[in-house]
Amino acid sequence: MKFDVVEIRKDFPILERETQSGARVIYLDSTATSQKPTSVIEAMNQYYRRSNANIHRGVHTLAEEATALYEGAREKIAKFINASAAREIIYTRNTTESINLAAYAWARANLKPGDLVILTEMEHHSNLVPWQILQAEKNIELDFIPVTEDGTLDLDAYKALLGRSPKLVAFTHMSNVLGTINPAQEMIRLAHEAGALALVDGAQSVPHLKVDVQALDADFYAFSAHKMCGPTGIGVLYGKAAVLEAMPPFLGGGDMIKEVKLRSFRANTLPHKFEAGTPAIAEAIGFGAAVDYLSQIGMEAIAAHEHEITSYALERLEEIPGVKLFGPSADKKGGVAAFILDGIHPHDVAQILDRDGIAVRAGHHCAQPLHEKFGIPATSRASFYLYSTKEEVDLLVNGIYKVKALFN
Ligand code: 7TS
Repeated sequence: MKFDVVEIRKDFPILERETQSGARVIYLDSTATSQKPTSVIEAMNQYYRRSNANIHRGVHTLAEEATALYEGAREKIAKFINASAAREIIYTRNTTESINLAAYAWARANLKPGDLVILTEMEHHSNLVPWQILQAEKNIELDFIPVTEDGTLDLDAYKALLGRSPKLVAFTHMSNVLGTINPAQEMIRLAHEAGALALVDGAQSVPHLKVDVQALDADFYAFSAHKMCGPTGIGVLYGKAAVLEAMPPFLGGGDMIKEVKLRSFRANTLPHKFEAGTPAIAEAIGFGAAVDYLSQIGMEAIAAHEHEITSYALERLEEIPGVKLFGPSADKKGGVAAFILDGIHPHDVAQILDRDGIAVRAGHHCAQPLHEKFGIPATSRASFYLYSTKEEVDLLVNGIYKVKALFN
C-alpha cells in the first residue's frame, strides 16, 4: 500500500474539527497522546454493543466472545513487537505502570542494598521515580548515563559505568523531548555482557519505529496504547518468559491465582499471574485494533513519513531568528521538535499558537532533570505522527512568527 497522508487523515475524525475560534485543529502533540482512527473507536464500540461480558470466567456466549477478543488482541500485540509468545505480553494501564511492575515485582525480589541500577539523564519521570522509591526502600545505588551537548547518550561513560557490575540498565529507546533514538540493541548487548538485565522504556519507540524485542534481546520492554492510535488506560510490559516466570506476582486478587486457601495461594501461569482483577477489556480490544491499523500501513512507511516531516520541520524552525532547538539532527531522532524562543516563555508560545488552533505542549514534559541539564525550566514542543503534514509545519512556523511579532 502506498503511503498517502491525505487518505490517512480521513481515518481520524478529530482532525476535521475546529477550535472555538473557528480554526481547524493542527495537532502537534502526538508525543503526549496520539489521535485515534475510526477503526479503533468502532472496535471498542462494537465490543460494548455486542460482546460485553467479563473475561476468563464465564462459559456463556458473551463471556467467550469477550475473552477471545481480549486474548486475540494480546496475540496481535505480541506479533507486532515480535515477542516469541503472547504470554510474554502483560497488560498494564500504561508505560508508567509497566515500569513500576518491573520495579516492584522484579527489582524488590532481585536487588539488595548496594546493587547498582543504571539509568540515563534523558529519562521520563516514569523511568526515574520508581527507581528512586526503590532506592529509598532498599538502599540500592542509582547512576546515570550522561547526555551530551548534542542530545545523545555518552556511550563511553556508559561503558565505564558497566565496569561497576550493575544489576539492571533501564533507559528510554526514544526521548520524548530530544527525540533522540538511542542505540538500544548495542546498549542491551553491553548490559548483558556486564551481567545486567535491560529494561527499555518504549513509550515513544513502539508507536513510531519497527520494534523487534527478540532482535533487541530486551528483558523488559514497556509501552502505552494511547501513544500509538489506541485508547488510554492500557499498556504493556513485555518480559522474557523465563524472567517473568521467576518473578513473584505484583498485585494480588482475582484472575492472578490458580488456587486460593484461607492462608495461601498459588499464582496463575503467565500472563495472568500479573493481571489481577477485571482488566481494561474494551481498551485491550481497541489496542488490538490500533496494532491492526498501524500494521496495515506499515511501520517502515510511517517512520519514513515522520522522518520527512521532522527534517522539514527542523529546517524551517532553524530559519527563525531567536529559535533554539534541542536534540540531535533529524537522522538521529524521531518526530519531536523541542525549542525555546528567545525572551518568550514556552507557555506563552503555546497559548498564542492555540489561538490559531495549533496544539503544542509547553513545560518540562515530565523530564525535569533533562531540562535542568540544559539550564532551562521548560521548552515548547511540536511532535509529529503519521497524520502530520508539511502544511501543518508551515502553519506552526507562521504561528511562531506571529508570537514574535506580538512580543516585540
Ligand atoms: N516514557 C516516555 C519516554 C514517555 O514519553 C512517556 C509519556 C511515558 C514514559 C509515560 O507514559 P504513560 O502512558 O505511562 O503516561 N510522555 C508524555 C509526554 O511526552 N507528554 O505527555 C506524556
